[in-house]
Amino acid sequence: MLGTISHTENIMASTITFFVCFLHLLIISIFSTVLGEWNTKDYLKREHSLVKPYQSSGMNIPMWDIIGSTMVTNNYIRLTSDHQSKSGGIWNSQPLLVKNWELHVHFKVHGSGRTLYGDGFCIWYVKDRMQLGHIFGSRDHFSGLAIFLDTYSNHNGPHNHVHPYISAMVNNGSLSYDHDADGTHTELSGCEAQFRNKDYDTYVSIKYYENTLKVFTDIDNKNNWKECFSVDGVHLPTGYYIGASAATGELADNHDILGMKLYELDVPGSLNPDDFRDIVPSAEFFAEPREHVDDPDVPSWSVWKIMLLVVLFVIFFVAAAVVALYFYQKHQEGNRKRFY
Ligand SMILES: *[C@@H]1O[C@H](CO)[C@@H](O)[C@H](O)[C@H]1NC(C)=O
Ligand SMILES: [Ca+2]
Repeated sequence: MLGTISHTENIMASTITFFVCFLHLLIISIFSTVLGEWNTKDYLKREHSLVKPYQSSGMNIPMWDIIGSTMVTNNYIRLTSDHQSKSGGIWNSQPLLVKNWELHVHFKVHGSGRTLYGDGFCIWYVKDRMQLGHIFGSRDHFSGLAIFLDTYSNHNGPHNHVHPYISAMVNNGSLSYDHDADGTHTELSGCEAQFRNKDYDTYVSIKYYENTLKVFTDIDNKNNWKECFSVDGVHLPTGYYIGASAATGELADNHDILGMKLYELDVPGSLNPDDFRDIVPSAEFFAEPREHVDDPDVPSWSVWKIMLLVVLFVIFFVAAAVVALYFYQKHQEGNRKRFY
């Protein structure tokens, strides 16, 4: 009788242990997901960020190069001044070897023009850096991602939006940005944003996470991000360069960059950036239907987590069934013993 009790106790103990372990895993899993979101703020990549003081020693900005009309002061980097026919840029010299990232850009667009000003600036994640051109001060037929902050409406006819206007374009080198149409034929998405001539700080955030591109603005002095747009199915390789450029034509403005902060959103060590180097930039959501290309991505962390949970649940139910069956048989045996 004593033996039976201790045996039952053993089973109870292991069942409880199993429950505790299971709960433990469940809690760890939930917490790591939550903490994972939180920790992203810690993964600032200094080599891809532009923070004051810009010039540590001498005239150079470590990890960044300037081109064209760009002027560096203690408090801002002026891509163009409020004068006609200027174009300038600033480019990170290190290729970005991060698959999932978020870039916060602190900027200021301002000038004397009350109704006429332009043309705007662009934040780039592209293959070719340091090239002056006529697309907001950089080259056309670029390969990669462009976020245009277009202050001047070139379009003569009625627009379906007003300016300033923020829009995104993904290019594999084959497309041309059409200034006359303000890029409407090649844009993935966009939003109106009154970011010009503000006497408080203005920011834009570009988040590229698991092939979704999201752009947020913080331009209302409210100190929080407001979504501008979100597009899925955006494929970009690793190893391209971050930059910003601006241009003025007949119309002008000061286009200033005050800082850039790049955050890595990957779980450390979970992805090999080299696996994503050969992706050809593309976007699934354009006007014309496109052929579907298989996603070369490995399953994401969240998918793994869900799978792990499913497996744990199955194990748990099987174990529970085994334990229940064991006790049921014990009970039957006990009944039989009483009968005979
Ligand atoms: C580049 O983009 C164009 C237009 O979107 C497309 O027709 C072409 O197939 C793409 N090229 C590659 C190599 O993906
Ligand atoms: Ca324009």
